[in-house]
Amino acid sequence: MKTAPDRVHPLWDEFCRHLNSVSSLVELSDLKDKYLGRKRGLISLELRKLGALSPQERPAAGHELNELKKRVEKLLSQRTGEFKEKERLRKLEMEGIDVTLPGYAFAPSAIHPLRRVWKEMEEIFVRMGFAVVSGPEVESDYYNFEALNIPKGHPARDDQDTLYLSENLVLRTHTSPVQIRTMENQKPPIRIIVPGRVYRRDAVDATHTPMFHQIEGLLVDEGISLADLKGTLEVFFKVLFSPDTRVRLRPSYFPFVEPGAELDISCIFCAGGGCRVCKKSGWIEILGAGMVHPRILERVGYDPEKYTGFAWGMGIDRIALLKYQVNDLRLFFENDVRFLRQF
Ligand code: 2U9
Repeated sequence: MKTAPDRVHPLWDEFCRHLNSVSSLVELSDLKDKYLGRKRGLISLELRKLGALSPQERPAAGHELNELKKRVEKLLSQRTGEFKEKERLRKLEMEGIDVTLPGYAFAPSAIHPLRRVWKEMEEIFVRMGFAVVSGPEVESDYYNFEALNIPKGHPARDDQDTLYLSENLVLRTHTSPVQIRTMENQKPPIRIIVPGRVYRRDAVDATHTPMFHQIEGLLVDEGISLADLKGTLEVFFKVLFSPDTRVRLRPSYFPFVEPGAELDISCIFCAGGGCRVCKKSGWIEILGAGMVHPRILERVGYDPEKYTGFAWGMGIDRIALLKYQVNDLRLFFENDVRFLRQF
């Protein structure tokens, strides 16, 4: 908006001319300084001169100057607003979003197959009444071995090829230390599963990785028997694979259970008829289990005469291999999206 000159004070015409030639906020600010600046502003200087006038002249001159100052301030603020609005519109135009442009293509993500199987297994046990517990991956020698009836010099310590962090600290070789900690802190009945990462000093090949995943389970109460173990795991595998999956126990040895057993499931590919996966036996070895060793119960303060319990341990990775018919564990860890996006 251009401003028409007025006849208030001689400075008013001059100010209006200046204002009309201003083309930016910076120039406007300079103009403000020039007229209203406290020390050297033209209007401020005029105001200071009032003191030299006679008392008769002073009121009219003062009124005229105040009037001029008010008008200048008003016009300056009006013009500032105009410039700011112009600037805002200019920016909006520059930053404007063209809604007709094609968007970015997002590759849909997928849940990692190991995580998928982990969750699926966890959910089945949760529906059967088990609580999910977790614990540290760096463990003391005591919790990883000693409390589990694996004393120093026991062959199981060599078998497991442990990754030692120091003389007394290891990367846990199984999730079993979590069961010990839980029993130390809670009285029976105990009904827990412990899924998690475990570590062994293995060379990498199609069936071994130095880090893998387990789901272990523990149930302790009065009157628990091997039949409860078999029934629980039978239901679990029927839900995980198919309702006609059968299970069988074979005697085995683990230092933390007595008696110990290995559990096989009827082959999920040939239903027991015999195929390449089950090596024509009709059965697939799937986990280790048994009745919790009475010495372990005693050590955590449970009376083994009153309480018995069963425990098992199985590899999540191995189950995932079977479930998705993958023949090399390494595929799960290479993060090749061409493999992973199939799940
Ligand atoms: C406590 C008492 C007993 C857990 C058990 C196994 C047998 C077993 C392996 C299967 C494949 C580990 O992933 S794997 O290599 N596990 O064979 N685990 S009994 O027994 C326990 C655990 C904790 C307090």
